[in-house]
Amino acid sequence: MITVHHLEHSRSQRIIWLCQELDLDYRVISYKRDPKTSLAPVELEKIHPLGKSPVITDGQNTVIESGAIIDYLLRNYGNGRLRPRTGSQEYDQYQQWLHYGESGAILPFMLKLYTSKLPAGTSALQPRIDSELARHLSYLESALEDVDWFVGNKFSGADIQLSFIAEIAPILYSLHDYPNLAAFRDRCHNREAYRYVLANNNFYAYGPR
Ligand SMILES: N[C@@H](CCC(=O)N[C@@H](CS)C(=O)NCC(=O)O)C(=O)O
Repeated sequence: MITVHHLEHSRSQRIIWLCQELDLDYRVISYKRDPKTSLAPVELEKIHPLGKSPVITDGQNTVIESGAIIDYLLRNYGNGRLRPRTGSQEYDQYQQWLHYGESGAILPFMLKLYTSKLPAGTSALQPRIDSELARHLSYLESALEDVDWFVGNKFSGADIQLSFIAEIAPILYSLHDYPNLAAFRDRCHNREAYRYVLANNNFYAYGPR
């Protein structure tokens, strides 16, 4: 059985959602954030030394990083679902989006989050962070022109990966200027598996409002 180690209000929500989409045999162990620091509890370090979430265990295997976990689950348990055929051109696009969600796209969001907690002195950085945020949001917005999903207009693991960006973006910005991204987020929120996970797991603040 697959165990998803889930930190409340975190990116691991995506992995629970994927397990539900695939109707896998899985269980969720939930961890609470420290009320003052919002950091993960030390118990997570017993699962993986980095102490981050998501992390899954599956028999002898322990896998970290959302993108790697999505890839692992779809390769081993997907039976071809939710990803393009290996070797196809769409598979390359799928890999690009899968990586992009936790590399290029997330970086300016994390910088914004961290610098917002610092005292004065970081203001010189803000224009650069803001322009990078706008650049990445515009890129995502244009990729969704005339399509519902990022790869071949079919729902895939890449959409699950990118859903987090669409969910946290409104915390910093209105999605008013990014209607395609807002509609994408709403489509994710309307998936049956997403709704099921949310209804059975109250530890996620970025779902439908
Ligand atoms: N790139 C990693 C990010 C993992 C990560 O930083 N997770 C956050 C939650 S969203 C976390 O565990 N934070 C708690 C902490 O750093 O103590 C992934 O996508 O899995």
